[in-house]
Amino acid sequence: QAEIDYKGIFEEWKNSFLVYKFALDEVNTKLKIIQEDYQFIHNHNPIEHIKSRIKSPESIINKLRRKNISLSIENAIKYIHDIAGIRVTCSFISDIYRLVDVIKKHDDIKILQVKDYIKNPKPNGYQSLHLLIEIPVFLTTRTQPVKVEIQIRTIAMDFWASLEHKIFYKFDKDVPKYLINELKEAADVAHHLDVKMENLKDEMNTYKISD
Ligand code: 0O2
Repeated sequence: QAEIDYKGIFEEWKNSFLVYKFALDEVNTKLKIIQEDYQFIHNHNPIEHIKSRIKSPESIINKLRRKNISLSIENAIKYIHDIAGIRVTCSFISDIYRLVDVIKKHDDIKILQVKDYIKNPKPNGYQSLHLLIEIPVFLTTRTQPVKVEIQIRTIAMDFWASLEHKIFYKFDKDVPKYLINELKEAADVAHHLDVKMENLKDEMNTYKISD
Protein backbone atom coordinates (compact mmCIF):
# COMPACT_ATOMS: atom_id res chain seq x y z
CA GLN A 1 0.00 0.00 0.00
CA ALA A 2 1.35 3.45 -0.97
CA GLU A 3 2.58 5.57 1.91
CA ILE A 4 0.23 8.41 2.82
CA ASP A 5 1.55 11.95 2.63
CA TYR A 6 0.08 13.16 5.95
CA LYS A 7 1.98 16.46 5.75
CA GLY A 8 0.56 17.16 2.29
CA ILE A 9 -2.95 16.29 3.42
CA PHE A 10 -2.57 18.51 6.47
CA GLU A 11 -1.49 21.43 4.25
CA GLU A 12 -4.53 20.82 2.03
CA TRP A 13 -6.94 20.52 4.98
CA LYS A 14 -5.39 23.30 7.08
CA ASN A 15 -7.80 26.06 6.03
CA SER A 16 -10.88 23.91 6.69
CA PHE A 17 -9.53 23.09 10.16
CA LEU A 18 -9.15 26.69 11.30
CA VAL A 19 -12.83 26.88 12.32
CA TYR A 20 -12.28 23.90 14.65
CA LYS A 21 -9.58 25.87 16.46
CA PHE A 22 -12.01 28.81 16.79
CA ALA A 23 -14.74 26.47 18.08
CA LEU A 24 -12.33 25.09 20.70
CA ASP A 25 -11.46 28.66 21.75
CA GLU A 26 -15.19 29.40 22.22
CA VAL A 27 -15.86 26.26 24.28
CA ASN A 28 -12.67 26.68 26.33
CA THR A 29 -13.75 30.21 27.24
CA LYS A 30 -17.21 28.98 28.24
CA LEU A 31 -15.70 26.26 30.44
CA LYS A 32 -13.29 28.66 32.12
CA ILE A 33 -16.16 31.05 32.91
CA ILE A 34 -18.24 28.18 34.36
CA GLN A 35 -15.22 27.11 36.42
CA GLU A 36 -14.59 30.57 37.90
CA ASP A 37 -18.25 31.43 38.40
CA TYR A 38 -18.96 28.12 40.12
CA GLN A 39 -15.96 28.59 42.40
CA PHE A 40 -17.22 32.10 43.24
CA ILE A 41 -20.82 31.06 43.97
CA HIS A 42 -20.37 27.63 45.55
CA ASN A 43 -16.79 27.82 46.78
CA HIS A 44 -16.13 24.57 44.92
CA ASN A 45 -14.36 24.02 41.63
CA PRO A 46 -16.09 21.24 39.64
CA ILE A 47 -13.37 21.16 36.98
CA GLU A 48 -9.87 19.78 37.66
CA HIS A 49 -8.35 20.02 34.15
CA ILE A 50 -9.36 21.02 30.65
CA LYS A 51 -7.42 19.71 27.66
CA SER A 52 -8.27 20.37 24.05
CA ARG A 53 -6.87 19.19 20.75
CA ILE A 54 -7.50 19.13 17.03
CA LYS A 55 -7.43 15.54 15.78
CA SER A 56 -4.37 14.83 13.65
CA PRO A 57 -4.90 14.10 9.93
CA GLU A 58 -3.34 10.67 10.56
CA SER A 59 -5.89 9.87 13.23
CA ILE A 60 -8.76 11.23 11.06
CA ILE A 61 -7.64 9.09 8.13
CA ASN A 62 -7.41 5.98 10.34
CA LYS A 63 -10.89 6.63 11.69
CA LEU A 64 -12.34 7.12 8.18
CA ARG A 65 -10.75 3.81 7.19
CA ARG A 66 -12.10 2.08 10.30
CA LYS A 67 -15.57 3.29 9.34
CA ASN A 68 -15.04 2.28 5.68
CA ILE A 69 -15.54 5.84 4.43
CA SER A 70 -13.57 7.19 1.48
CA LEU A 71 -10.88 9.73 2.20
CA SER A 72 -11.86 13.37 1.59
CA ILE A 73 -12.08 16.54 3.62
CA GLU A 74 -15.87 16.63 3.02
CA ASN A 75 -16.24 13.14 4.50
CA ALA A 76 -13.95 14.02 7.41
CA ILE A 77 -16.14 17.02 8.26
CA LYS A 78 -19.36 15.04 7.83
CA TYR A 79 -18.46 11.77 9.53
CA ILE A 80 -15.69 12.46 12.05
CA HIS A 81 -17.38 14.13 14.99
CA ASP A 82 -14.34 14.62 17.18
CA ILE A 83 -12.06 16.69 14.91
CA ALA A 84 -12.33 19.30 17.67
CA GLY A 85 -12.17 17.58 21.04
CA ILE A 86 -12.15 18.81 24.63
CA ARG A 87 -11.53 16.58 27.63
CA VAL A 88 -12.75 17.88 30.97
CA THR A 89 -11.66 16.15 34.16
CA CYS A 90 -13.89 16.60 37.20
CA SER A 91 -13.38 15.62 40.84
CA PHE A 92 -16.69 13.83 41.37
CA ILE A 93 -19.31 12.03 39.24
CA SER A 94 -21.94 14.54 40.43
CA ASP A 95 -19.76 17.37 39.02
CA ILE A 96 -19.96 15.72 35.58
CA TYR A 97 -23.77 15.80 35.52
CA ARG A 98 -23.85 19.31 37.01
CA LEU A 99 -21.53 20.50 34.25
CA VAL A 100 -23.70 18.86 31.57
CA ASP A 101 -26.77 20.64 32.99
CA VAL A 102 -24.97 23.99 32.85
CA ILE A 103 -23.73 23.42 29.28
CA LYS A 104 -27.28 22.46 28.20
CA LYS A 105 -28.48 25.88 29.37
CA HIS A 106 -26.24 27.76 26.93
CA ASP A 107 -28.63 29.00 24.23
CA ASP A 108 -25.99 29.11 21.50
CA ILE A 109 -25.00 25.47 22.01
CA LYS A 110 -26.92 22.73 20.23
CA ILE A 111 -26.60 19.31 21.85
CA LEU A 112 -26.42 16.79 19.00
CA GLN A 113 -25.73 13.65 21.04
CA VAL A 114 -25.14 12.50 24.60
CA LYS A 115 -23.25 9.21 25.14
CA ASP A 116 -23.32 8.26 28.79
CA TYR A 117 -20.62 5.63 29.25
CA ILE A 118 -20.86 6.17 33.03
CA LYS A 119 -24.40 4.81 33.29
CA ASN A 120 -23.61 2.35 30.47
CA PRO A 121 -19.86 1.58 30.49
CA LYS A 122 -18.30 -0.02 27.40
CA PRO A 123 -17.68 -3.80 27.70
CA ASN A 124 -13.94 -3.12 28.27
CA GLY A 125 -14.84 -0.91 31.27
CA TYR A 126 -14.45 2.51 29.59
CA GLN A 127 -16.38 5.25 31.39
CA SER A 128 -16.89 8.90 30.44
CA LEU A 129 -19.71 11.15 29.37
CA HIS A 130 -19.46 12.32 25.76
CA LEU A 131 -21.35 15.39 24.60
CA LEU A 132 -21.42 16.10 20.91
CA ILE A 133 -22.29 19.76 20.52
CA GLU A 134 -22.54 22.30 17.74
CA ILE A 135 -21.44 25.86 18.41
CA PRO A 136 -21.62 28.88 16.09
CA VAL A 137 -18.29 30.43 15.13
CA PHE A 138 -18.64 34.05 14.05
CA LEU A 139 -16.27 34.65 11.14
CA THR A 140 -15.73 37.88 9.23
CA THR A 141 -18.10 37.03 6.40
CA ARG A 142 -20.34 34.30 7.81
CA THR A 143 -21.36 32.32 10.86
CA GLN A 144 -20.45 28.65 10.79
CA PRO A 145 -21.84 25.97 13.09
CA VAL A 146 -18.98 23.68 14.20
CA LYS A 147 -19.07 20.32 15.96
CA VAL A 148 -17.07 19.78 19.14
CA GLU A 149 -16.88 16.57 21.17
CA ILE A 150 -16.66 17.19 24.91
CA GLN A 151 -15.50 14.19 26.94
CA ILE A 152 -16.23 14.63 30.64
CA ARG A 153 -14.78 12.20 33.19
CA THR A 154 -13.45 11.91 36.73
CA ILE A 155 -9.74 11.72 37.59
CA ALA A 156 -10.09 7.96 38.17
CA MET A 157 -11.82 7.44 34.78
CA ASP A 158 -9.12 9.51 33.08
CA PHE A 159 -6.33 7.53 34.79
CA TRP A 160 -7.89 4.29 33.55
CA ALA A 161 -8.54 5.56 30.00
CA SER A 162 -4.97 6.82 29.50
CA LEU A 163 -3.45 3.51 30.56
CA GLU A 164 -5.95 1.47 28.52
CA HIS A 165 -5.15 3.64 25.47
CA LYS A 166 -1.41 3.01 25.95
CA ILE A 167 -1.91 -0.75 26.39
CA PHE A 168 -4.22 -0.88 23.36
CA TYR A 169 -1.60 0.72 21.12
CA LYS A 170 1.36 -1.12 22.70
CA PHE A 171 -0.23 -4.43 21.68
CA ASP A 172 -1.31 -2.99 18.34
CA LYS A 173 -4.98 -3.37 19.30
CA ASP A 174 -4.53 -7.11 19.99
CA VAL A 175 -4.44 -7.06 23.80
CA PRO A 176 -3.93 -10.44 25.58
CA LYS A 177 -7.10 -11.78 27.21
CA TYR A 178 -5.70 -11.68 30.75
CA LEU A 179 -4.86 -7.97 30.38
CA ILE A 180 -8.35 -7.26 29.05
CA ASN A 181 -9.77 -8.94 32.16
CA GLU A 182 -7.42 -7.05 34.47
CA LEU A 183 -8.32 -3.76 32.80
CA LYS A 184 -12.02 -4.48 33.32
CA GLU A 185 -11.30 -5.22 36.98
CA ALA A 186 -9.32 -1.95 37.25
CA ALA A 187 -12.29 -0.07 35.74
CA ASP A 188 -14.59 -1.55 38.40
CA VAL A 189 -12.12 -0.52 41.12
CA ALA A 190 -11.93 3.00 39.64
CA HIS A 191 -15.73 3.22 39.73
CA HIS A 192 -15.75 1.98 43.32
CA LEU A 193 -13.26 4.71 44.22
CA ASP A 194 -15.42 7.36 42.50
CA VAL A 195 -18.49 6.25 44.48
CA LYS A 196 -16.49 6.18 47.72
CA MET A 197 -15.07 9.67 47.15
CA GLU A 198 -18.56 11.01 46.34
CA ASN A 199 -19.90 9.55 49.60
CA LEU A 200 -16.99 11.01 51.56
CA LYS A 201 -17.65 14.45 50.04
CA ASP A 202 -21.36 14.18 50.95
CA GLU A 203 -20.43 13.20 54.51
CA MET A 204 -18.04 16.13 54.75
CA ASN A 205 -20.76 18.52 53.50
CA THR A 206 -23.26 17.41 56.16
CA TYR A 207 -20.64 18.27 58.80
CA LYS A 208 -20.14 21.69 57.24
CA ILE A 209 -23.88 22.38 57.41
CA SER A 210 -24.34 21.24 61.02
CA ASP A 211 -21.29 23.19 62.28
P1 0O2 B 1 -8.47 9.03 20.04
O1 0O2 B 1 -7.14 8.53 19.62
O2 0O2 B 1 -8.61 9.18 21.53
O3 0O2 B 1 -8.92 10.27 19.32
P2 0O2 B 1 -18.98 7.82 16.52
O4 0O2 B 1 -18.59 9.22 16.89
O5 0O2 B 1 -20.22 7.34 17.20
O6 0O2 B 1 -19.02 7.62 15.04
P3 0O2 B 1 -16.67 7.12 18.00
O7 0O2 B 1 -15.99 8.42 17.66
O8 0O2 B 1 -15.77 5.92 18.07
O9 0O2 B 1 -17.83 6.83 16.98
O10 0O2 B 1 -17.47 7.32 19.35
P4 0O2 B 1 -17.09 7.35 20.86
O11 0O2 B 1 -17.49 6.08 21.49
O12 0O2 B 1 -17.78 8.59 21.34
O13 0O2 B 1 -15.51 7.46 21.02
C1 0O2 B 1 -14.84 8.64 20.75
C2 0O2 B 1 -13.60 8.82 21.58
O14 0O2 B 1 -13.82 8.40 22.94
C3 0O2 B 1 -12.39 8.00 21.15
O15 0O2 B 1 -11.74 8.64 20.10
C4 0O2 B 1 -11.56 8.00 22.44
O16 0O2 B 1 -10.92 9.25 22.66
C5 0O2 B 1 -12.65 7.83 23.50
N1 0O2 B 1 -12.88 6.39 23.73
C6 0O2 B 1 -13.97 5.69 23.36
N2 0O2 B 1 -13.87 4.41 23.75
C7 0O2 B 1 -12.69 4.29 24.41
C8 0O2 B 1 -12.04 3.20 25.06
O17 0O2 B 1 -12.51 2.08 25.11
N3 0O2 B 1 -10.83 3.46 25.66
C9 0O2 B 1 -10.26 4.71 25.62
N4 0O2 B 1 -9.07 4.86 26.23
N5 0O2 B 1 -10.86 5.77 24.99
C10 0O2 B 1 -12.06 5.56 24.40
P5 0O2 B 1 -10.88 7.82 19.06
O18 0O2 B 1 -10.90 8.56 17.75
O19 0O2 B 1 -11.33 6.38 19.00
O20 0O2 B 1 -9.45 7.81 19.63
